[in-house]
Amino acid sequence: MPQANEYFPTVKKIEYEGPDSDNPLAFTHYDESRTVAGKTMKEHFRFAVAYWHSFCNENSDPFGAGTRSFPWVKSSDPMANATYRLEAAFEFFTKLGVPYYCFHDRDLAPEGQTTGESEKNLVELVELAKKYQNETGVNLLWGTANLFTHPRYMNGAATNPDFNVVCHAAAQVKAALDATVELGGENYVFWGGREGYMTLLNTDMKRELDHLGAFLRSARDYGRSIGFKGNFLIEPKPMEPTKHQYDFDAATVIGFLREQDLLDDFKLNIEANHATLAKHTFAHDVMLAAQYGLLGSIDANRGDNQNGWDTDYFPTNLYDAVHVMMILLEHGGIAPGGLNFDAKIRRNSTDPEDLFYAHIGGMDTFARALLIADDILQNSEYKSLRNGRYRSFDSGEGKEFASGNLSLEELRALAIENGEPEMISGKQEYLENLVNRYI
Ligand code: XLS
Ligand code: NI
Ligand code: NI
Repeated sequence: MPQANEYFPTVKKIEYEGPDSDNPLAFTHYDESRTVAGKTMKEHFRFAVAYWHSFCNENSDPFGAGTRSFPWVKSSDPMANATYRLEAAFEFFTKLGVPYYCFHDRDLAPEGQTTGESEKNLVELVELAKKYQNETGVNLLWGTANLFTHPRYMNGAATNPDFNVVCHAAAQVKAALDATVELGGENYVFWGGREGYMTLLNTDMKRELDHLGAFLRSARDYGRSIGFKGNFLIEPKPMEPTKHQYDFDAATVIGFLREQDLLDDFKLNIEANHATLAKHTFAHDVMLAAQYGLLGSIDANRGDNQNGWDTDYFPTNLYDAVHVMMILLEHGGIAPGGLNFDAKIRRNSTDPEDLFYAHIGGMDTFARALLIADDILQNSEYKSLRNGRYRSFDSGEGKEFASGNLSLEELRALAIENGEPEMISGKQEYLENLVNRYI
């Protein structure tokens, strides 16, 4: 794409150079056209860059101002800066070679003085984004609305006790859906921002959850009415920014979707760091969503074992990635979702190249994990060991029980007939060693 301005002049297109390369600006394992288990790596991962962390987040923290310099912020006009930012973002996407990106409405275009002005700003930036998408072939994995930054959302958006705030949230979601459809976005995400509570003393939980259900149904209906065919996704998270987030974890969200009759249109976007905040593993929430046929997409990042918040590190933990790739391979992959790097470089990573190193590291980690996971599934006894544990349900009375055909009295009679069960090892350490042997 012809560059009017270049924002990452020290970096050329990132190429695959193989595992022996010591070039930090090359892939050692992510080879987009390499076929593994019937699909190319590009098709397996559908990697996406998170616009907010990569291009909007200056890395300030409660103790100090931002440390990143943004060469795309060069005007006193926020709309002009938004266009430079978009130009920089597409330079980054194409140099990195990712097929997708994700954004919040407010990442792309600044909020205006009125709802109408905010809508107009977004429409303008969407037009430009469409042009860049057409020129580069980079597409939108998902869009979403930022319903948590503006002070009006301090008590939540769809679950706010003030109806007028709910209406403002709806206006934003409408515009974000319009933007997503206009850009051919493949999914639309609801992360629960401040949908939750700080204290139950001022909160009617059931009422708020019912409002959330009504809000999501109206968003679903609007989306379908303008031709959105993709999945709506809810992204579970147990806490932060509120003390208790309603979309606590995958299991909670699945129950909520069933209660609110939303299962036909909604799936889950599982974020690694949110699963660990809920005291699960990343694999746990991915597996739960996948087994219920509700795995929509993944926010690939990593938490920190020593502290309890959403640190959003880039994913470099090979062991965790292997387990998740085993689950994805067994459940038919992640499409039409993808792996979005909802991750940020650290406050002291201040070189322009750092954003590349971070993404290259994440992509190579998952590429390696894919190769290892495929090897384990194809060539080891992993699957037969796991499935074998359930063999007593594969036939005979066990099968009858699983099909709901045995009463409690019949089960009791079988207990007497069969006598004390033998001890069958779960072979945990054996399996842990098996996985390590393939890594
Ligand atoms: C915050 C969430 C957010 C969503 C998009 O913790 O991860 O970044 O992915 O709103
Ligand atoms: Ni998060
Ligand atoms: Ni996320």
